[in-house]
Amino acid sequence: GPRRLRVLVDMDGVLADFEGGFLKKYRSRYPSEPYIELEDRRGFWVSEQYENLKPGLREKAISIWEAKNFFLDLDPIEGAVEAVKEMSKLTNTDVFICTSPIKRYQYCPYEKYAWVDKHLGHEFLEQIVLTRDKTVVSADLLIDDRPDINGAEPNPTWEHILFTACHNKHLLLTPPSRCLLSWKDDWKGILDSKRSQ
Ligand code: UMP
Repeated sequence: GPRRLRVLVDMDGVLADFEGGFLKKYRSRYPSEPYIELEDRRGFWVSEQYENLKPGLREKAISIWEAKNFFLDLDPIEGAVEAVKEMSKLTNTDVFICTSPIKRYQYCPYEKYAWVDKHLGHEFLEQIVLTRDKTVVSADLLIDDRPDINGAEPNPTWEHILFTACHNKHLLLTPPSRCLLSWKDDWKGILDSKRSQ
């Protein structure tokens, strides 16, 4: 049969609203500490920007996503659930959810599975790839909000499509890099451009 297209879709910042969930729980747990509005976020690492804001806030930030129910309670990014379900139903298309768990493993890996079960359905549990190194996973596309995706493989098979997030929207991407502004953007067109290669 025809060659199938394989798409990796990141979870935090692409399917699940990590930044929004973080800010809400951080402000609730540390009401007298300073915080960073989503509009003012810069850089992938929340922990670094908080530490720069005030020494000691790195540990307070980390305590938020290390807590029970942080990852499970994240709201879906607007349009993400519908888009991924639609993508997975396209002919000759395999969709995998490719996500890096934090190393404090008490809750995060379990909750990532539970989140996928809750929002995408039991059948999507077959599609989860948990890895701290996405460069060793082979695919045609990786849709991810992290600008710098590096690892053991210097030449990953996938093309990285930068998914716009509060922390990366001011970056200028170097051609021929491509991005998706949101799930309302033309993700099908990007998939089709890889099929016809
Ligand atoms: N993360 C941190 N520190 C931060 C921000 C995020 O450890 O300041 C974690 C949350 C996710 C992981 O588990 O990093 C990012 O995973 P990917 O989106 O790259 O899959």
